[in-house]
Amino acid sequence: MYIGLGSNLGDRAGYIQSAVALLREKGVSVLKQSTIIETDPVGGPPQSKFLNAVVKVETQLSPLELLGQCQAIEQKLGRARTVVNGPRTIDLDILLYDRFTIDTPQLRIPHPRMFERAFVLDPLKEIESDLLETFFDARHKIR
Ligand code: PH2
Ligand code: MG
Ligand code: MG
Repeated sequence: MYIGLGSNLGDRAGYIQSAVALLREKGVSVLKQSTIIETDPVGGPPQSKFLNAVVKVETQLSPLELLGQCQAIEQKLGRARTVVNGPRTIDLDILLYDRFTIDTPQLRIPHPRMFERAFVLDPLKEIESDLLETFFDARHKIR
């Protein structure tokens, strides 16, 4: 399982590190953490640059339980949901959960926009170079 983290408000690196620490407290083992990279905002209103990272995790939580914990961490770290794709202290997105695909109004896995977003793909490639090749090979064969 992989979780993407992003922040563009306040102590951005601090929020990312706190979110990782909180994941660990909530029954999520963090197996690998990418470098934190600075990225230009994609979509949403004009806003300041993000810091982004990806972590590889393992957990007994179900996808919906994991979503609940991610949202609890966002709340705890002061996330206010005002503007869609707007500035945030912290955003945690479940990118992949084993080989599950989930498509509900609440949760979609794989994250529907992850393959278009360099701020997700670059850190993911860094920690799991083989993984994306598997995906892109599969896509290539489908065409
Ligand atoms: N997250 C978004 C929208 N745009 N841009 C960058 N660079 N990084 C993000 O994490 C990000 C974004 C929606 O969650
Ligand atoms: Mg997001
Ligand atoms: Mg999100």
